[in-house]
Amino acid sequence: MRATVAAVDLGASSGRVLLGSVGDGKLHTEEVHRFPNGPVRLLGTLHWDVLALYREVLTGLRLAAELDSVGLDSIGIDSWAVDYGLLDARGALLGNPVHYRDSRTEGITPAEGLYELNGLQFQPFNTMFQLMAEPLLEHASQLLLIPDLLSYWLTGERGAEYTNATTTGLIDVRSGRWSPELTRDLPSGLLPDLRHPGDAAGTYEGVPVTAVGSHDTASAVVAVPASTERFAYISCGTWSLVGVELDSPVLTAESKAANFTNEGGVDGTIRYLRNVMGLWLLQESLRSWNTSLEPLLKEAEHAQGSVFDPNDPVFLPPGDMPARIQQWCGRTMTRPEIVRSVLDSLAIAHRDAVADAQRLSGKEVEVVHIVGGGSHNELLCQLTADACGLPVVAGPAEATALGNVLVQARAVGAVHGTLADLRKLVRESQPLRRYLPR
Ligand code: LFR
Repeated sequence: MRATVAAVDLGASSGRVLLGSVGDGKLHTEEVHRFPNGPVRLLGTLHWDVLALYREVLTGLRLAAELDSVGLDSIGIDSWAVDYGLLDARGALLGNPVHYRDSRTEGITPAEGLYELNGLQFQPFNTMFQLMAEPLLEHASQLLLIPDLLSYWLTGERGAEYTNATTTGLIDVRSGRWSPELTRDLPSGLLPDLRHPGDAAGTYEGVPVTAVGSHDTASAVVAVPASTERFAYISCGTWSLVGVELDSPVLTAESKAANFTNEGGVDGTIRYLRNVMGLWLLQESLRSWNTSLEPLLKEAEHAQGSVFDPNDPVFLPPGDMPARIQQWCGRTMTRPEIVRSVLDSLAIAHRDAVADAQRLSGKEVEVVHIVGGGSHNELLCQLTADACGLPVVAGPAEATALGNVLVQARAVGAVHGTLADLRKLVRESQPLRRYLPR
């Protein structure tokens, strides 16, 4: 059987809709729509323009349907994690969703004992902390994470997809269900029933909508083209999500101190990883300079960088990134030097996270896979291989959308098997590049 599915993948800086065709051991994808995404500051609060995103999703689905004359078999949606819309009792959206980089959670500190319950690294923007600063909560009857919200608008059906729900901080990492203890103070009924990747999630214009790993990182990890179990991944885009895939969570005090997270993955796996600030540092620098990356990258090859801690919270909010980097490094730098500093610092942060993931989980790796937009950045891939002392396999850049496509294709019966089988399809269909440590 062959299936044609539409994957909607929303990233912090752009969204896209891909048409994926899967069957007879083959995987083919085509991008049918791409659009920019970004925050909108409104009366001092940073928001997402969620209606504009929904309109672009509709445009993408229309283009996908036009291209596929036989008819779509399924639609799946993923996006960044943690952010949400609140609905009133009639199901109408209360207020515009707030961006996780908004300052409303600044200064928040986690309660004692949280890590043991939810297994999540501390990030001030995790949904549970946003809810502590949420003025609309008392008026809300339900919360939907961004992909679930868009899915609701398409289908009229509500649910909470599991992989993304684990990023809220409200899921018990052992049971995989909403934690009665962690959700005690929330309005009852706020959190919808969980659904899992592969579950049916309603229909849009007669086409089934399928739950995928709706946390973008969960979908990206599905499409890591690994040929061995001994691999680490770096899902490298606005963030670098660096870690390993495990069968069960690591909840030790050392793991907590190292700020490693245990997020829910597809097929009951655990995504054991650390958030590294990622290409956001470059994206914000380029925005300040109002310039493009390519020429600067060439010059950065020979520039002298300084190493800084990319995970310092000073780099989290939008704003003048070059100024913050130079301040951190205590010197004035040219643009190529700043770019080089970012890449050197990310490579070292990648190395540290790969080393910590192995040490804390006991899982040893022999290869590092870089997927996502960052896999196109040759200098970053080489510097990461050098720092890790391990071969790096780069690609696919659209891993998230591919993981989304593959989970749908499996749900409709066009492909069978485990994650290893899905990964084999990616390996055999996508151009990959290998970097050896120097
Ligand atoms: C990546 C990502 C990360 C999450 C961050 C905020 O796009 O989903 O996994 O930590 O965005 O949600």
